[in-house]
Amino acid sequence: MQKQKRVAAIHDISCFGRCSLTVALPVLSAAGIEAPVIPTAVLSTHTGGFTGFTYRDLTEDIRPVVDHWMTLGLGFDAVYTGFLGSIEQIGIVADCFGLLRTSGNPLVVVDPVMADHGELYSIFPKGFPAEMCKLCAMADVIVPNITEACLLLDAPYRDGKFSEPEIKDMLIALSRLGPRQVVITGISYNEETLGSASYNADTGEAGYACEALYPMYHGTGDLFASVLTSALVQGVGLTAACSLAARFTVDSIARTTAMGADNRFGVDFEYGLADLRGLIAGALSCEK
Ligand code: PXL
Repeated sequence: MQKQKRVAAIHDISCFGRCSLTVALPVLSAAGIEAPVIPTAVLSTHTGGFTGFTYRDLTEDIRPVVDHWMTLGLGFDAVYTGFLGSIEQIGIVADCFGLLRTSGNPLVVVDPVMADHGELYSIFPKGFPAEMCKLCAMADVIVPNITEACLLLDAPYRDGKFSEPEIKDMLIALSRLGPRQVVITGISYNEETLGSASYNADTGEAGYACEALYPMYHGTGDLFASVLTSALVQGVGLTAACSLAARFTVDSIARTTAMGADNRFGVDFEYGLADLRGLIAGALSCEK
C-alpha cells in the first residue's frame, strides 16, 4: 500500500456556504489524504453574495502554527492554499512555504482566489493581484480562473470567449512567472461547454477538460482545486487530474441544479465523496 500522503490546507473557514476549508478538508480526507489545516480566518459565510457576515481574522496565528509544526519535525507531501484575506496574509504564507520546504519537498499548489467575472472581489485592495502573483511564483501548480489569470498577467479581461491560441499563450506566460504546472478554469470555447485548460512546462503537454455548461454555483473553484490537488499529490498526471476534477465538480453541480438550490450555498459534492478514492485509483492505474 502507498504511504498515506499529508497535505497542509491553508484557507479560511466560511462556516456556511460550502467553499474553502469546508470543501478542501472533506475532499482531501475522502481521497485518503491526511489533511492538517491552517485556518486563515473564520467567517459566518463566504463573501460572495451574502451581506452582514462576521469575519474573525487569524493572521497572527498562521506563523506560530507552522513554527510549532516545525518543532515536531513534520514533513508534508503538499501545501495547498486558497482564499487569503489580505496582502499581509500572502506575505506570511510565502514565508511559511519557505519553512515547509525545509522539511521535505512538498508540492505547492496555489489557488489565487481573488476575482471572478472580470472583477477583483470588492474586499481586496487594488495591489492584491501583484502580491498574489509573487505567491504564484513560488508555487509548483497554480489554478486561477480566467479572471484571475488576466489579473496575474496584467492582461485585459474580455467577457467574450478567448480562443485556444490565446489561452495557450496565457498558460505559457503564467508558467514563466514560476509554476511549472498551470491550470486555468472557467474556459469556454463554445456555447455548450465550460472547462479547464492545463499546461505542464516540464513536459510541454497541454490539455483541455470540458463538461456541459451549468449555472454558476459558489465554491466550485475550490472544489475543482481540492480534487485536483488530491489527485496530483497521489501521482495522477496533470491532464488526467484536470479531467477527474472537472467531472467530479460538474457531477456535483448537476445534482445541485436538479434540486434547485440557492447558488450561494455551494454544491452537493458530499454525495460523490464515497467514490473519490476509487476515481483517483482508476486514474492512477490508467497512467501505468
Ligand atoms: O470560494 C472562494 C472563497 C473562499 N472564501 C471566502 C470567499 C470566497 C469567494 O468569494 O469569500 C471567504
